Amino acid sequence: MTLYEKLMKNKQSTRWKKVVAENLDLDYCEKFLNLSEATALMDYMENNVQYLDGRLTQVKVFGVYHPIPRQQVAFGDVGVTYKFSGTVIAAQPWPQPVLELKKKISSERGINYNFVLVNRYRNGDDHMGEHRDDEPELDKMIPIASVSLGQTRKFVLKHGDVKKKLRKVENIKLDLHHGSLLFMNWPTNEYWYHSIPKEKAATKVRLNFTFRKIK
Ligand SMILES: O=C(O)CCC(=O)C(=O)O
Repeated sequence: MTLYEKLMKNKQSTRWKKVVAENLDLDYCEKFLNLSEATALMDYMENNVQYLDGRLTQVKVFGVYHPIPRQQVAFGDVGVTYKFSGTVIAAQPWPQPVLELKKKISSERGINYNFVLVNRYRNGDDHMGEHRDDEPELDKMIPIASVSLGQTRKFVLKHGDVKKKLRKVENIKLDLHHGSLLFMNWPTNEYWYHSIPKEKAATKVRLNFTFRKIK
């Protein structure tokens, strides 16, 4: 390896923070997109994208439909759908800037993601409850890649044994910043629940993209 290659490898590895705990494995890069790239993508999304409406804004919990406390839309390859919480979301065609983002992430890990779910949190009242992305159509060995834009929000991971009140395990908390990328690696999603809790102090819009590989 030449000195230049060593320096580049080192630069690359210092951009990434590894977070590990029992059966949890995350890779976080705070500035995956630089400020102008992140802001341009946010502006594009805010000015061009329409979020889903009607029945598709509801999820089924214990047999009852509830409105989701945020906005959603999905993009992906032709014909790909994603089924969760009693809802089937069909991918709309990739907008060019989202396709560019997908390519940038895909080249980071050599994974050809075929679907992205976009969540829009209007302010700190919008949130996402504790859940695992454990749907059977997801290839669980392939990490979910999560890009955040706009308002920084706290991402909280809770071990399944804590949810079941079996034992104490410390929660893991991460601030997800504008332009950041988080990889949730196997087996995190099998053992840990994640959420974006309400945050009073958060007043601005946040967008989150979770790139997935649907079988
Ligand atoms: O908004 C986030 O960072 C979390 C999104 C999420 O948990 C999901 O799409 O399953």
